[in-house]
Amino acid sequence: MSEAKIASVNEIPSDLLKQLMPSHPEDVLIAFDDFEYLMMRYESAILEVRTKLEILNSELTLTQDDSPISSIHSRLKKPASIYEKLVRQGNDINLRSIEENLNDVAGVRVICAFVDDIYKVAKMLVQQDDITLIEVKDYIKNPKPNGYRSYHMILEVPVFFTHEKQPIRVEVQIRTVAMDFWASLEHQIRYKKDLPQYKADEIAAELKACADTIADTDCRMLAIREKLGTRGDKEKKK
Ligand code: 0O2
Repeated sequence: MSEAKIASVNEIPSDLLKQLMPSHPEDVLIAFDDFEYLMMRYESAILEVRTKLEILNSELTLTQDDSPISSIHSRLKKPASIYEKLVRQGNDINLRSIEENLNDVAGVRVICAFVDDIYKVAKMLVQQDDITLIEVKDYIKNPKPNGYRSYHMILEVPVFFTHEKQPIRVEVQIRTVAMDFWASLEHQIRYKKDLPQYKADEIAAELKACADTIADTDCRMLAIREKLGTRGDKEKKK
């Protein structure tokens, strides 16, 4: 009996790939033909969204003396995290599955000074006629039980390559400086698995209290700015 030869990882059935559960899952994805090309497409979509945001901020700074965006960060999801999420969600392990099932391979995080800037930036971005809004999760109006606050959007942005135009999904998270500080700390603590349960509960309660204090502070800072009426001074003078 002749043995079937497998030429590349593309031909290995998804169930078998999951059973193998490699100790370096990223190697499985990297071995797929065109994985690098797929990542390049997501990277290009990040660039498109970043550019749009930077243009909006520059224009508002010039015309309204108003810079709603403090900073922009972006990241491409790591192959190991992509693999882990596909397995966790019960999806196939292949490139088509990544495109169909994962919305956050390309991620852009926008940090604003004030809460109302978050909604302003989100609105200006989705108003652009080449952007398709796929999903919104408003964790500011509806915070997570642990206190997490942020405004999430899944967008589809067209990217032009040599022979084609492709719509590519990008997750955009918009939050205040204070919300971002909280999320970064909470993210670090979440990965500390060696804490005894009582300590983990204590920290979770403390973090929730901090999140509420931060939300209150964000509200008060916005109220101060509104009292000062310092926004859009240039626009008013025109
Ligand atoms: P990373 O490293 O930032 O990519 P899921 O993506 O399946 O976990 P869902 O419903 O698809 O969940 O997306 P959701 O709830 O919009 O959240 C996705 C991302 O938001 C997370 O990505 C985090 O970046 C951030 N996030 C959501 N909840 C929390 C939270 O409680 N604390 C912190 N610090 N961040 C949060 P990843 O993939 O978990 O991580």
